[in-house]
Amino acid sequence: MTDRLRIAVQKKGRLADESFAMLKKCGLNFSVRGDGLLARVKNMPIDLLLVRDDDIPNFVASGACDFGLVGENVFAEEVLASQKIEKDMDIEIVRRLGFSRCRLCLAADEDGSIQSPKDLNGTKIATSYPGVLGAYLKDKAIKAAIVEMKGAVELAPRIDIADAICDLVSSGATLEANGLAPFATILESEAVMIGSGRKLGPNKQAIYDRLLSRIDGVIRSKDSKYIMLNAPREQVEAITKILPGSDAPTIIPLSGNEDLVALQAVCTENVFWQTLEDLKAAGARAILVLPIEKMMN
Ligand code: PRT
Ligand code: ZN
Repeated sequence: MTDRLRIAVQKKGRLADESFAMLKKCGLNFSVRGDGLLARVKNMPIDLLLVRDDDIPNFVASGACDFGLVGENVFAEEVLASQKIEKDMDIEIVRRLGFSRCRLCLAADEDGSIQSPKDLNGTKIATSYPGVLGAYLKDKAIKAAIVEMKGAVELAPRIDIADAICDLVSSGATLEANGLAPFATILESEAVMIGSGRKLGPNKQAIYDRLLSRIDGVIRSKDSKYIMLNAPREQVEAITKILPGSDAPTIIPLSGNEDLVALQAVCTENVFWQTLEDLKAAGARAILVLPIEKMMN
């Protein structure tokens, strides 16, 4: 086996661009071209295996790849499907990555008789997620038939294949265009990094540790901002409380002004316009919000 860490990534699709962007932010230098199955990272001993997202959990479980970036929906489906046939997959979520967010929802005709999960008894539900849906129905003791479809699930009620559907929803436009309305969310999903319980050799482990610490830095710096402002000295405590996800700001005296200080802080949560308005109302002036490119603790 090679000592290069191998990561499975979706080749093309909704996850691909953001997965590549995240790895590039981690400093990995690679290019994805044409029909290649493998992208070699030039500046680190890492290879990217470029595949369909549905294959990623299996590649990680089988050891063909050390890690994978995939939608939590696909991860959950593969794990639950493997339990059903009693071939448990030894894979786990290592990190939540915060992109490609969507919800796996139950939906039915906007003005039909199915308006809540309990109305599903005795119905047929079309889905590409029979594992996740089956586990949900079992948990809620709902007796319904699952009709498995690989795509175009939203068309099932219209062509009388099913009474309801269970599908991914992002903006909700697809459901709306098909006269369907969601009535329950059965899974909140985002891109995740998955790994297996297998032990890595020392070389791979060292590359992995380095990569993971960079991924953590990228995740943390994504919503983080650096805030600089001036404030009356007596308002520092009140202002610090308003700053989202910041505990110990730096306070710097301003020359020639005893009453004013400059305050600088890293905010680890989103800074909204509302936050700035609240800061201003508390006496802050000259407020600057700067992006943070990288972070490492
Ligand atoms: O070819 P390959 O098998 O690799 O890709 P794929 O076609 O199976 O998957 P792809 O690229 O469509 O999606 C990859 C992953 O993106 C999914 O597994 C989810 O984790 C995530 N994701 C995020 C979504 C959506 N948002 C999404 N909206 N995947 C699919 N959709 C579809 C949904 O199925 C429905 O048809 O978009 C439609 C709904 O979108 P809205 O915005 O109209 O609600
Ligand atoms: Zn797929």
